[in-house]
Amino acid sequence: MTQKIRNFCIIAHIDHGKSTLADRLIETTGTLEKREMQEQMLDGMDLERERGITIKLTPVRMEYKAKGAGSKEQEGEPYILNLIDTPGHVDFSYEVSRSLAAVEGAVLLVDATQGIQAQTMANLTFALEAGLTIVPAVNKIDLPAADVAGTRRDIAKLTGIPEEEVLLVSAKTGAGVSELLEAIIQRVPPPKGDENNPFRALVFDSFFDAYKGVVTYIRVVDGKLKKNEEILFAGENVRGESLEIGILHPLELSRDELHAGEIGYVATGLRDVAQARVGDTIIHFKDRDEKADLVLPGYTVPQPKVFAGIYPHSGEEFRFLRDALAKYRLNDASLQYEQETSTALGQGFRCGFLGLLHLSIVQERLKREYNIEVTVTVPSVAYRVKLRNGKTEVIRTPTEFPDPSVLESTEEQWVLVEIISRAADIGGILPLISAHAGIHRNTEYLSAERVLITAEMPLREVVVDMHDGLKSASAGYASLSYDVLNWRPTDLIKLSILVAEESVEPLAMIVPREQALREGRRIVERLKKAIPRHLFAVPIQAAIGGKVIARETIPAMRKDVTGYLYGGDVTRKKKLLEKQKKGKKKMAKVGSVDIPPEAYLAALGK
Ligand SMILES: Nc1nc2c(ncn2[C@@H]2O[C@H](COP(=O)(O)OP(=O)(O)OP(=O)(O)O)[C@@H](O)[C@H]2O)c(=O)[nH]1
Ligand SMILES: [Mg+2]
Repeated sequence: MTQKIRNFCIIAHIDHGKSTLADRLIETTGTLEKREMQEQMLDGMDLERERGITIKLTPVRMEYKAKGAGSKEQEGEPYILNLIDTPGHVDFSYEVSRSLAAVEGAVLLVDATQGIQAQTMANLTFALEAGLTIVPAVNKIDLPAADVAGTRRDIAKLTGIPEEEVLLVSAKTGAGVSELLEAIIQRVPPPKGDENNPFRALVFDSFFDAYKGVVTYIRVVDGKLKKNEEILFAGENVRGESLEIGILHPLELSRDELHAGEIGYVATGLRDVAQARVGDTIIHFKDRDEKADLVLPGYTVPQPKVFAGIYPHSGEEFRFLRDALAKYRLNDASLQYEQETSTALGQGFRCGFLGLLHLSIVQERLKREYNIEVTVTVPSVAYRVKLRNGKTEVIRTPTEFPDPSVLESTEEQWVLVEIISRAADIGGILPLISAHAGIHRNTEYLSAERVLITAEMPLREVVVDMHDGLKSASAGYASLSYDVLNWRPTDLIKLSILVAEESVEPLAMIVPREQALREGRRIVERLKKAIPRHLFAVPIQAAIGGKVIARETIPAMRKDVTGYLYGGDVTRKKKLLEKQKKGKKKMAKVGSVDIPPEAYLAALGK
């Protein structure tokens, strides 16, 4: 049975056409009719469609009769193809690594107008480490700007796969897609599992459904699972039932059984989201005594890179936020959080994210999927402080920054950055590296036009805006990836922000002393624009310890907002005042000053 299954994912740098290729595969295999489809079909979330990026992994099962281009034996044989579309943005790389563990092959796609990019290399490395068979393909060959031959040569060099085996496709026109399907069948090995062994399956994704409870996406490794069987999450030791099982087509399509090698879903009926963990192994409850032998390796959850506090707009919403975060995390295990209390914002959570895009997606999904608007404090990377008493601590928010009287020294994390760019852009990129406190290490020519630049940089500089700088320095052609190196000493200080003489903790930042003045000025100027006028003048100050280093003042408001209505229409005036009141409720009050949530974001951007 497993002989006729092929499990693979599509990996690539962001925007190289993975989801569009998935569309063509779904179409070519007749999984869905053209009229049932829309562009980037697997980007099911509104947010994905609006931003044009994939955020979540998405599996889809297809059936396909092989043409047998490679061998007569395969001709006309029906195959089950399980495809997983993955995100390309580095902030969602945990989705990629989880997908890799559920399949035997990876289609490595490279946009012929962009060539090999940083995440092409990073994802290829992950796929090779996972022991997958790589099926490389050049995409967007329909575009006039495509360098098909050059890209093909570069991929061959990178993967060690002969040039003629690197496929050429257009995910837009469908050219080469049938050949790609044949190559997947020929080259990707069938899954190894045995249907006669005890059942075990890897949980590679999950979400909460109001009716079905916890629903998990699984890759069956051995044995088979039927509907209405007693199951056990082996790692967490939690009992459940396979209330509904099925395949993803890409929508859930219920089935009576799932066999070794297959990918599908199980609705468990579990209500407690903390009990279902991505990376856990599901087995039959009756096999619980053999649990130790059956458990699969699971995943290493990536370390968060950026930290920020998330607070509800009002204290009453805290419970909802707590519940929402628990459910949200089921679907995004890369989010980490713990409860914290702030004097200005009340009860909330300190969260760890994989990057700033991840942070913004979490904030947006909480709003859309759970109807909760949150205030996010200024994001920060982790720092290490050495105290006078000899202790060393890792701090993740400015609130934790120790008082100067007990502080011995401070350190920050450095990373090794790899930038891939056109040779012509080196002149713009090297100064960018020094402007971000980086040290250029090496420039290696991958081909005549393409270079790999390596540099050491503080993590803080990389996460904040190195990506944007790189895009403008290279007209969008350069990309970067990074790995953590070590901790290095930096003279860091806590920059406090005072509004109307009161310190606003969520706006505090940890910055190198030499940048304090510049940052301080920048923030007070931004806040001046973002905080509405009040009936009195509001001073905004940036300070280190007790010393003010930058200051702006918001002048007092001159007239009532309803003034322009000339008193005439009373109901209208009332309405306006009502509206104004509502608007106010959402703001955090600092002393007598209202700070709108946008102000926190304004302080953030460079
Ligand atoms: N001309 C042309 N455009 C393509 C082709 N493949 C994809 N595109 C376009 O490239 C853009 C990005 O395509 P996606 O399929 O969303 O790329 P992706 O790799 O899934 O992106 P992420 O999932 O966010 O990493 C879209 O505007 C597609 O229409 C192709 O073969 N030819
Ligand atoms: Mg995509």
